[in-house]
Amino acid sequence: MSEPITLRRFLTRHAEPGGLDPNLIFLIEDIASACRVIGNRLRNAAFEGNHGLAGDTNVQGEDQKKLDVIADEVFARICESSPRLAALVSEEREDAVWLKEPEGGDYLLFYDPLDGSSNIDVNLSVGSIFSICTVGADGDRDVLKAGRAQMCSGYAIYGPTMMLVLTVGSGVYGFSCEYGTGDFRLTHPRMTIPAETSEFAINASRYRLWDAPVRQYVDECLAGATGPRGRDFNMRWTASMVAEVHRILTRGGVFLYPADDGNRTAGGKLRLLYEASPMALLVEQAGGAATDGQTRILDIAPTGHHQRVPVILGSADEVTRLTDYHTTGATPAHS
Ligand code: FBP
Repeated sequence: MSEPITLRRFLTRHAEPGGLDPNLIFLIEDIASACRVIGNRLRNAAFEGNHGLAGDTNVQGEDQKKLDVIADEVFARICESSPRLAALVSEEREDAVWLKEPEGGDYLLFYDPLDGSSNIDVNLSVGSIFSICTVGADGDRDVLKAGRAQMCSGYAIYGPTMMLVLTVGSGVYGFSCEYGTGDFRLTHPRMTIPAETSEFAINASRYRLWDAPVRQYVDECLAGATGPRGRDFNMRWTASMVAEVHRILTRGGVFLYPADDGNRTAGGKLRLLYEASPMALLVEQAGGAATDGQTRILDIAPTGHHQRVPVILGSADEVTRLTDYHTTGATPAHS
């Protein structure tokens, strides 16, 4: 069996028929290096005293974990010298960090340095999420880019195997980090989400706070084979969006973090620019769908750096059903 190709070989040879802009390749490779370093810091956290809280809160008002701060610094330190990178937008920083006077075609990097960080101290899978857009032709300082403007998005998952999963607009590709060499090698080409699934993921402890469409959907799934869906459903919740999306890209499923009575004033739980949009691009590129219950996530016009949105993504049939429940309130026929 031939050796799985490396990330560099994939980016330079296979990613795009006309070839990717070399500066985009450099940036993606810098992101991969940052994730490799973050993976090692996670593995050595107990030895380096990096479990627990950093003692500060971030712009979201959340208590920062020590590793949230470390991961953010690693991303910035490794990527800031990437050619044509004009600005960084991080979950952990209030404002965009401009690295140069922007010119049309420069890159903007949006990132959640450590997603699912409530799982770190209990040794469950966490991840890093990233998204790349370009500066407008007139070199403006506008970072409020709709998801459909993304050139590339992806995540690293720090699980039993450390992986990097990304799209540059022509399918989704998964690279496993080879233990010893640290090389990212293509082990999961053309990841695809089946349209039909019997697995849903939602934080069910918020049931009392949900709106009717979400309750109806979950009740029907829980009713199983004797209910209107006519089949049994399984449920998962890992409290790490990266782990949920990775499972869905691997075997299908639907993930929901809806707006509810507990987060409606904030607009939802998950952030548009560096959580919902990058994941929505991956899911769509793998044949799935992603909405906020009404609108395609990639079409939402951002209004703020840390804007939150409701998220429903995954297997197309289930996302369509849930969006129907939100928009028409109708219950489709038995299926
Ligand atoms: P951060 O860890 O980056 O703040 O991400 C938010 C997140 O942890 C998602 O990864 C996950 O899907 C969700 O929040 C878990 O929410 P809950 O605490 O309600 O289970």
